[in-house]
Amino acid sequence: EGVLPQEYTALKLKVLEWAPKAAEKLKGKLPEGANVFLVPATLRPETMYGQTCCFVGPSLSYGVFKAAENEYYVITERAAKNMAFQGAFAQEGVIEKAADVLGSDLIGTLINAPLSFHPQVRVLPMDTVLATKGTGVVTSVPSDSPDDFAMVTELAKKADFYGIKKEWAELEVIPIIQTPTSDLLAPYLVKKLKISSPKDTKQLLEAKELAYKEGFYQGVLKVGDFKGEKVEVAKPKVREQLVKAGEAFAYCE
Ligand code: A2H
Repeated sequence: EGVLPQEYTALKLKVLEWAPKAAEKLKGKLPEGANVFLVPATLRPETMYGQTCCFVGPSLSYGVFKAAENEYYVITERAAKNMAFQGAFAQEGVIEKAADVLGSDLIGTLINAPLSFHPQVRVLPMDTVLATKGTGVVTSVPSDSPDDFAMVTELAKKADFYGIKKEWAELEVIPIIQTPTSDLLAPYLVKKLKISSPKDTKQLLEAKELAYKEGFYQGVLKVGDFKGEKVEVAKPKVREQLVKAGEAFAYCE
């Protein structure tokens, strides 16, 4: 953690269908026809083609915050406060919470994932999501994030235990970035470092560092409008494209 502010890309994943528990909690609390988004913060916007699900911490508290007329974001209160002072909401510094919801209530919610080969993905649980970082929502890209790959593998293996449908965690992992080592760097590293569950914290940290360095400095995009371009070059371009499309915005902390 450096002293410089981290600049994330906040992505807007539109809710298409609420999980039953979330629907129950939100009943009568949102205007008719309101657009609600889960808003993960990512450092790797160029990997968004590979989203297969979106993680929340099952025991974390989230709010449904009003961002603009008819537009609401599901994020932590902490993130809402930051966003309110970064011009992400209609009124500078004004926080309006429409409802409270627990991470576990959101599991199974169907959302739209901008840019992804899988346009419709599910909200799934991840115990290691921190309440103190980003928005408390993490979009999952198992092709390029070892944490994400380890978690979706675990969820598919123990779907019943996690109370999810197995197929929600089994969306195809499509190669997004070519590096000298692999075009599926995260699965490759997870296997190489013999990571067998999300609890293998030490190896996951090593995998994460290796994946980040190799992906960022030696990666080339295999898909999308910037196919063939180096990750370093394509990253700001993909981000800009998402922002222009109204599907993302800058978020700092
Ligand atoms: B990244 P940093 Cl493909 N708790 O996005 C745990 N992890 C969180 C989080 C939270 N509250 N908020 C964000 N993150 C994750 C993509 C990605 C990410 C790829 C590869 C590596 C990677 C898809 N998941 O991060 O501590 C988010 O996952 C590796 C560091 O602020 C976000 O970017 O540096 C990253 O961690 C932010 O971590």
